[in-house]
Amino acid sequence: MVRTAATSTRKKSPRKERSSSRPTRVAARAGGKKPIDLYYWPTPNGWKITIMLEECGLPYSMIPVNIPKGDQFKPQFLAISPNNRMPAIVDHDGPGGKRISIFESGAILQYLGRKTGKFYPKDERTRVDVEQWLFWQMANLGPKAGEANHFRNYAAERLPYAIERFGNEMNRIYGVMNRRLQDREFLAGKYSIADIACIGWASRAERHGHDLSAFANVRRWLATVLARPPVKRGLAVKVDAAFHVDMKDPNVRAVLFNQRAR
Ligand SMILES: N[C@@H](CCC(=O)N[C@@H](CS)C(=O)NCC(=O)O)C(=O)O
Repeated sequence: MVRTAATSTRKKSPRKERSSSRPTRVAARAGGKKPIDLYYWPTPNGWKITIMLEECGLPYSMIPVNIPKGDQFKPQFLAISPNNRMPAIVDHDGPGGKRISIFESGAILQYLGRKTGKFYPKDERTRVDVEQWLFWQMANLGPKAGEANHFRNYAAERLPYAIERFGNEMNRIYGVMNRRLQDREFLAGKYSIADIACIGWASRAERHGHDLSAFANVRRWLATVLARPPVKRGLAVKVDAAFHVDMKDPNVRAVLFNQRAR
């Protein structure tokens, strides 16, 4: 069994949030190699990578990036993730046996797929299919769901135009996904990194106020992927037993919203 920081910290008693600069626990070493460092916070983008690491059985060490507190702006994190966003990884056993750091969840999924040969087929036609749907997630489902959630749940002002615009977009996007899943079990035929990229946001759809009742194929796909044990483990990776973020807290809002160039 793959040991992760998450599984190994679960038995510990709750305590105050720790600094994000150190791994919570170094996971079991695989063949004398250091585990992959995963810079993580439990959100749909973070889950893409915990799910992939769990699916591939890769040992990893989870390093929380406490985004409500501003860890994403620390110089040591910006050195590996210049867009001040998690997730990011450091693979100490990268190409040529040397360290490599990667940011952007889609690029990380592709890298881990190439590294392990899993969930990212080599055959050009099927690879293109996977990539189309992976990039579709990165450019559509992810960002639009993020904005829809923001205007619906976090905006200081209620802006009906923005709520409607992104609500409509989410409806359109789930419609596209539903049609794609009409005659196939997964987005690119077989289960792949394209599906893995979509799980986090889709699993939150109803909670975020998007009605999936008209999208039977999406619901069937979601039930199938959520039943996979590595998906369950990936979605369960916690940063701290006492984790709670109050999005109404002015300090949290000052960190996360209205960011401008530094
Ligand atoms: N396109 C990026 C998006 C990552 C992203 O938006 N991460 C959010 C959490 S879901 C984040 O780190 N936010 C920090 C901030 O807003 O400062 C990816 O897919 O990796």
